[in-house]
Amino acid sequence: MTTGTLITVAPTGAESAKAEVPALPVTLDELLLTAKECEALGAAVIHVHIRDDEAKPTLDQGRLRETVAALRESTDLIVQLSSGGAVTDPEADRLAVLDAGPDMASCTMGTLNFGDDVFLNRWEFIVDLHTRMQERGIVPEYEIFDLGHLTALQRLLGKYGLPAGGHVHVDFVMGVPGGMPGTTPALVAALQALRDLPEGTTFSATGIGRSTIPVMLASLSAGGHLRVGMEDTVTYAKGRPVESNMQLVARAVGFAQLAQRPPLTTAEARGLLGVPAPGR
Ligand code: KMH
Ligand code: ZN
Repeated sequence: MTTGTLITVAPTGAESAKAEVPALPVTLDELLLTAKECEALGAAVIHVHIRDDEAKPTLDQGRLRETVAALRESTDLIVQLSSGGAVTDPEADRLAVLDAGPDMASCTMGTLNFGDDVFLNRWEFIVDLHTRMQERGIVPEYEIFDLGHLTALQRLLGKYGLPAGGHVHVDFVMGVPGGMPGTTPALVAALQALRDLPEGTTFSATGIGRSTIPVMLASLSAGGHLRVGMEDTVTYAKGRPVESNMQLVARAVGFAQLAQRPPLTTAEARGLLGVPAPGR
């Protein structure tokens, strides 16, 4: 059944430098302003990477807790912390992200080349993330960068059971150099493989760089949801840098409305994903 559209904003990421992308939100104040404005436009989930005083990616526990608390205080967004961090982050720090008590956390389903780097996600690390999230009632978003990651997810759920909340939601991150391309045929292939996952599994998709628009249109047409933000693209159109995350969310909302699948409210998104209401 086709529903409204879940819109996730991924405003910062770990890859772009503030010096090169001045509009990137890197301070807590910048993140909060972005979060509030994106929520007002129609985003329901925020996928969060944080930065230190030098605007470098960090998984500092104090900052993560402060960020979760501040986002909860000023918005009703579902707070999803990245457990992926930066490619240089050690596994222990990535697991410790869960200690900050987010509503959701990402869980990447396999290792891949990531441009010139390697994004390491060993099987045992994935199992650790999944089971710790089950124990703490944190809802995972399984990040799928390549088709084999879906096979790994099927194996994970078969061996260790459903995630907290009982609902499976995956996010296709397409167009990373080293992962699946950001194309409609690749999304169609991924959707074939998705059939082997539990009934009712939902998906969102995001295309890196110039694949943003084709992936967004393909996902909407296939009944999927959307992730957009400056983590994934810093160019709005050829020769036009992104001015703000709000510009990207507004475009996604426009496309969703054209598809007659308007943005889900935060309450509807909680219902879809199995995330408890705030304060529960
Ligand atoms: N920054 C990438 C290495 C996630 O947030 O879980 C990993 C990433 C995925 O962004
Ligand atoms: Zn991320």
